[in-house]
Amino acid sequence: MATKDLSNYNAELVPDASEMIFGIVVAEWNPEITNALAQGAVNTLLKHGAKENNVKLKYVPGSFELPLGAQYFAEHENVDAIIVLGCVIQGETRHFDYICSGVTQGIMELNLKYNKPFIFGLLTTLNQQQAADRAGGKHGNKGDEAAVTAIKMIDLKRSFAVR
Ligand code: DLZ
Repeated sequence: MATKDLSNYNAELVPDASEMIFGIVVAEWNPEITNALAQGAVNTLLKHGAKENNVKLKYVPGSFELPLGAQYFAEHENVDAIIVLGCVIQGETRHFDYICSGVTQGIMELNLKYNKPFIFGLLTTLNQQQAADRAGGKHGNKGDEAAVTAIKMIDLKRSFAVR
């Protein structure tokens, strides 16, 4: 079965992001991949109307630090959603499993703790090629997908707001 194209979505179904504020946390491990994810996310947010000043980027050393970096955003910045971007490539040890499960659990908990969208833009791949394929390569860019998800989740939350 073909892998989904992460950059292929129906733009007409994406709400206007001009009144939305985003935090993006980027892991510095595998920088050629994570910088491509960040570029994709930023471009997609701007394409849907986000103002440059309302897209705030911060960096953490590795993917394991993504949940805490995201929590700092929630506590110290006025943002509507936080996107975390990282890339964990499987090595010879079990490090991969521990990092992936730590980030997954951490991000899920933040969503519920802060009642705010924390978007999971973590590539978990067997090798560098699989990561490149999903960071602007033949399977699109997971940063694009994360950006669209952030916009849609903010819009969903606002749809429940008492007017
Ligand atoms: C240590 C480590 C390893 C082996 N692999 C990755 C990786 O593929 N991707 C990634 O983002 N980070 C990796 N790290 C670093 C950890 O995420 C973390 O920064 C360190 O364990 C320090 O807490």
